[in-house]
Formats: sequence, structure tokens, C-alpha cells
Amino acid sequence: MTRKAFIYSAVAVAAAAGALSAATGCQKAKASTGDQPLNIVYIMTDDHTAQMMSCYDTRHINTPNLDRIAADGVRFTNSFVANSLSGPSRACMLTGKHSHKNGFTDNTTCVFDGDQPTFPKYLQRAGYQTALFGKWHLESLPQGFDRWEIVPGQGDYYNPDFIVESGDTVQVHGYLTDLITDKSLDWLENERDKSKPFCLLIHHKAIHRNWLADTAHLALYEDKTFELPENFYDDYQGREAARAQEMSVIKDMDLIYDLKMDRPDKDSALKARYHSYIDRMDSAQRATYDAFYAPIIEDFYARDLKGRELAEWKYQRYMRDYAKVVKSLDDNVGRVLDYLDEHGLLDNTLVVYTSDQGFYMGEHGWFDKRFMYEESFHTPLIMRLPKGMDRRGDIDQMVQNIDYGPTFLEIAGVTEPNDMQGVSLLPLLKGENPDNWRDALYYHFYEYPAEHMVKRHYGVRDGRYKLIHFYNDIDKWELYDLQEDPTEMNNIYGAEGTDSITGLMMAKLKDMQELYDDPIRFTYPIK
Ligand code: SGN
Ligand code: CA
Repeated sequence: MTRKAFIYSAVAVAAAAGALSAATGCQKAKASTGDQPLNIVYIMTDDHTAQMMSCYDTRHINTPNLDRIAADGVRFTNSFVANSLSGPSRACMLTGKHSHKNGFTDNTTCVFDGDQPTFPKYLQRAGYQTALFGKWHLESLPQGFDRWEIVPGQGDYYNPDFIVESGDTVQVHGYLTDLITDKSLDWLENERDKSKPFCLLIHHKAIHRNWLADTAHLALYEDKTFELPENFYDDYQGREAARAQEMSVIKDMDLIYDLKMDRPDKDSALKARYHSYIDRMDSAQRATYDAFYAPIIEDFYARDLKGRELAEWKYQRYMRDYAKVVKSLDDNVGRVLDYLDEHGLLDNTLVVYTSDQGFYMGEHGWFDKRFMYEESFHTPLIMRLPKGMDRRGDIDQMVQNIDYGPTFLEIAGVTEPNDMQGVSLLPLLKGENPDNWRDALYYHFYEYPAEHMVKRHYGVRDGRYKLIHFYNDIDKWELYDLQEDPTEMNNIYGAEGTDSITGLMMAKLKDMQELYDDPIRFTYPIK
């Protein structure tokens, strides 16, 4: 294959022009759907992946309340993030911009510049009451909210601390998913100015590592055997960056911290961290917790599992813990829906449920996220629609978390000019099928070297193909045909017969990097 022969094709140029007109917000500034401005309830969870929501995937667990949202509205089947990590995703969502534009590229080195424009600030200026409860993870304090309470950093599942507006930290007794919901409902009922429209952001820590379930749900799923992904024992052939990661269920899951096999005579790298979390429990919580795990721990060490038996035992425990944490989340989403219903707010409120990114549930043998591969590039996105938005069922257009801000602004009728890079989804919610919808998405991940050791990469995905470039201390390209190889096991970059599609995808990538003005770009044509 002669790389210099790649042609910057007319097709790709035309596609880029379409993406540009969409990205500059050509549909902006239409009025909202009715006379009264719509309320927005935005529920964002952490690391909740579509494989663990029954409205997307029925193999593993039931999530009846999440399914209610999808049933009364829409399910996006091609919903993605721009940078699959918590802080970066939150910054993209708030600003409507890719990471290089909002400045928050990774969790470890960045502090969010809270002075920059965000959708809550625009809504507030337009007369909305704005509030935020839960995980924030942007290092600087929130701006643009009439009311907020956040957890420090990742937050704690048990008896967590909250940072309140005075800057003080207050410990609250209970389980975090319940508490975030309690605070949100209390604001809706007792604190907001009911004469104004509102935008409420409910940001859960769940289902983040290390998947500590509410004691009330510990017994769930213990009899269930979860189906093992077919590529659980992936050997990463032809994918050097995938081989280099440290997020393997087999190798990197900590027996104590992740899998709770704690015993005084056992040690592990993350045992101290585990104790810093479970030591927050009060004596009643701890007694229930210890009583549940004691027989599992004894059985585990007595069996002395090895090889695939040990690997699959780890996978089953991981799946069970994650599923138990989802149970609290689903119940609490149900509480919010019930409140809105009982108070006559559903007809006039858009309810959004999404996550800061997707997650691996053993696919490629992994937990965690970060890669541009499908499971973590995707994020679930379902919306319960108010009166006047008639679309129901699946929306298949490619959407990204930079689109949420433009959507909320258009819904609120905000016409103030802004330089957001996302596109309003409102036409899709109204049942329109814009023919200039974007035909490709851009992705860029930066956090390396860091935990889990996923190398820096950027890439482009269209409806069929995905091209990824891993860079920094590596220079490797990967190309996937998602139609032929949906689990991305076969990197066809450089394979015979792929020259023209590689050229087309390179051209799309170049267009995207120009369109979004990313200062980190590959040199084209490749030397
Ligand atoms: C923590 C976790 C990681 C996880 C990051 C980022 N380690 O550092 O496993 O990838 O958060 O997650 S832990 O030992 O502290 O649990 S993110 O969703 O917040 O970006
Ligand atoms: Ca996350």
C-alpha cells in the first residue's frame, strides 16, 4: 500500500462541508416547543454502560425504571462521547466543545476553567433556575447554578462527604445514590422558585469502581451466572495499544479492593484504599456487609482457583457487584420519575438519562473505559419526551455529548450566540430527519501515562468504519470494519484491499481535526 496515494476525495470534502454546517449550529435559535419553557432534568451516571440497561441489552439485568424513560420517549442507538473519561466528558457536556477547546483533557492534570461559558450559565441568564447535585469531578467549584452540592473528587458510596456552597464539607449518613436523589427531590419540592422553568442536573457517582452496593441489595444476583463475552480471552493480536493496557479483569482487578475478598491474612496493592472506603460504614452497615461477604471469602480462599476458573470467578463477582449498584440507581431514577409524574411536571419536562461514558463488562477481557473501541466510545442516551415532541423509539443518527448543551439551549429558546461545537438534537426529538446530519464523529483521548495505561489516541468513526491513531510513545494505526467485525478484533489497517477505505477515513479524520480545530494533528499524507 502506498500511503502517499491516499486521495483527499471529493466525497470526503462534501461530507466535511455537511458536518461543518451541522456543527456551526444552523438549526439554532428556534423557539421551544410550546409557550411555556420546558424544564430539563438531566440524570448522568458514572460508568453506566448500555450492556447493563435492559432497554439496550436484555442479556444481563432488568432496569425497569430506565426502561420507562425509553418507553415514553426515545433511545439513541448511536450515542458517543468525545473523550471517554469522567472529567473530560463532563467538561464536553457543559461547554458543548471538544476537550482541546474546553481545556479539560484529562482527570489527572486539569482544573476546569469555570469562567468559560457553559449551558447552565446560558440557561440561568435566560431565567431558568439551575441546580446540580452529586459528582462534579472538575476540580474548580461549579458556576452557573442557583444551587449546588457536590461530592469531593470521586465521592464515597457510604456516608459520603458533600461540599456545600460555603465551601465547607459536610458528611451525610446514608448511601450516596439515595442521598443525591433526596437532595434533588428536596430542591424540586422545597427550594426552587416554582414560577420559573428549571434545569436540574443529577450526577451520580454510581456505578463507578469499586462498585460498593447498598447493604439492602447485597443478596441480589448471587444465583445468576452472567454470560461471558465471546472475546473475554482476547489476545490483542495486531493491536499493540490494546495489549499494553492495565485494565484486565484477569490481571488488574484487585482481589480485595475490586472483588472484596478481604481477610486479615491477605494483602493486595489496593487493600488500604479498600479499607478507607468500607471504614466509612457505621457499625450496622458494616455488620450486614461483613456477614454477607464472610462465607464468600471463606469459600473463595478454600477453593484456591487457578487459570480460567479464577478468571471467570472474577468476572462473575464483578458483574454481580456492578449489577447490585445499578439496582439502587434504577430505583432512584424511578423516584424522580414518580415525583415528576405526581406533581404534574412530566408533560413539561425533558428527562435525559446518560452516563459520562460506556464501560467494558469483560469485553476484550476488560473493565474501565478510555479506548475509542465501541463499548467505551458509546454512552447510553435515553430521553423521556414532553408534550409536543412526538418522536418515539430509536434515533439512529450519530450524536455526541458535545450536542447536549446546544440541545438544551434550543429547547429553552436561548438565542444568544455561542461557539459550541455540538449540534442541537431537537430536530431529531421532533421527528425530523435532517439530511445534512453529520456522517462521522471525532474522538481524542489524552490521559497517558496514567492509571490503566491506555495510550493517547484520536480517531474518526463513520457509520461503518473506524480509524484510530495511537500516538505519543507509540505510532500505530488501527482500522475496523464495524459491519464485518463489530467487536473490533481484526485490525485491517495495512491489509490488502483496504487502501481506498483507509484513504477515505484519513481524509475524514483530517477534515474533523480541521473542523474542530484540534492543535494535535497527524501530518497528511503520512510519510
Ligand atoms: C479512579 C479509578 C480508575 C478509573 C478512574 C477514572 N481507580 O482513579 O479505575 O479509571 O478513577 O474514572 S480507583 O482505584 O480510584 O477506583 S472516571 O470515570 O472518574 O474518569
Ligand atoms: Ca466515568
